[in-house]
Amino acid sequence: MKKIAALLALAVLVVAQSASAQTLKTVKDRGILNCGSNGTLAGFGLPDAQGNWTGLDVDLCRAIAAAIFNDPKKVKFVPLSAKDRFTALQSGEVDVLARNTTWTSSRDTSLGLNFTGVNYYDGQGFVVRKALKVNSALELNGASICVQQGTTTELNLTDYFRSHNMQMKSVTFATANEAVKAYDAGRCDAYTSDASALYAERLRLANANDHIILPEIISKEPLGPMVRQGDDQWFDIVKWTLFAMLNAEELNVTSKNVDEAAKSDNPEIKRLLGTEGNFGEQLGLTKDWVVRIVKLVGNYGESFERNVGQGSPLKIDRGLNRLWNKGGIQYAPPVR
Ligand SMILES: N[C@@H](CCC(=O)N[C@@H](CS)C(=O)NCC(=O)O)C(=O)O
Repeated sequence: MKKIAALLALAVLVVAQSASAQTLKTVKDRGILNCGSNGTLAGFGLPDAQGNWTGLDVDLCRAIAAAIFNDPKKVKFVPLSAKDRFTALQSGEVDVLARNTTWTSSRDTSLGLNFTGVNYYDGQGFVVRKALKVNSALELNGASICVQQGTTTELNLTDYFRSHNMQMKSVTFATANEAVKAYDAGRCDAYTSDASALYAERLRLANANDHIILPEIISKEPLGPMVRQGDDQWFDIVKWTLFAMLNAEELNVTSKNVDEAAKSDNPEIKRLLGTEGNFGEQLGLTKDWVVRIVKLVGNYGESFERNVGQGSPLKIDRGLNRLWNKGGIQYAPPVR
């Protein structure tokens, strides 16, 4: 009797697992990961003239591909506008959405999608012409402000002015390109977006030095990848890919030293790099899944510095995105 019950339980588990294990299988069968990206945002998602994509979000997709295929190039990047990004994930056009998307309650609950973590803690800011002689967002009463549609940016803008009893005229555009161009052409007094994007977009202005970013950060914009609800294995894979990159940084495992590190006696490193335990297999991957990610893409800090930090034209300070033990709030649960 006990045996039958155990067998039944196993059967239920197998059925439940196979019912929910579709995305990994689909991706493996297809031989390539479809990644929903920003196609115009330096530092996060942008192809160069040769079609080579770079960015912090791009690296996350490359890391997933490295973990699955041992090849970070097995990714098709699908550029998505702010408006179309969720539909593309819902419809299955992409397997994962990694496109500077703010984690909010309604997006997490009402779209049939789930956020898997935060790969960049951001906040909303403003850029203005120095000639306007404004030093604070609180001096923007009556200003016209260029902003992109379909973003949390648009909503926060209204809230901010309302809560400070200030007037403004928002001028909205379907793409950031159009909004930035309009601001540059003098159609608005200010342009607003996620602060990280302001650094990237300021570089596109005709005379970047004629503009300043105002000190106020008016919102919380935790940016992270999303997957469809209903596939827990895939949810875990995307979630733990980011955690793997963060844990690698915390344990000083880099793309340069990962082979050496794989010989380490440190139990945390052994678990992370799969020389002890079967943590990769538990995700449906291989023992060396983190070795692949770190060797082929890098740890979180390497990716940050190369794409948005000191090794990039943006030169954004790590700020909140420092690890928890270095004064930031980036924190990954342990592999064990
Ligand atoms: N994080 C915000 C804003 C995301 C967003 O789409 N930002 C714009 C302004 S920087 C952008 O990336 N636009 C790029 C484009 O439209 O090509 C959100 O999730 O709604």
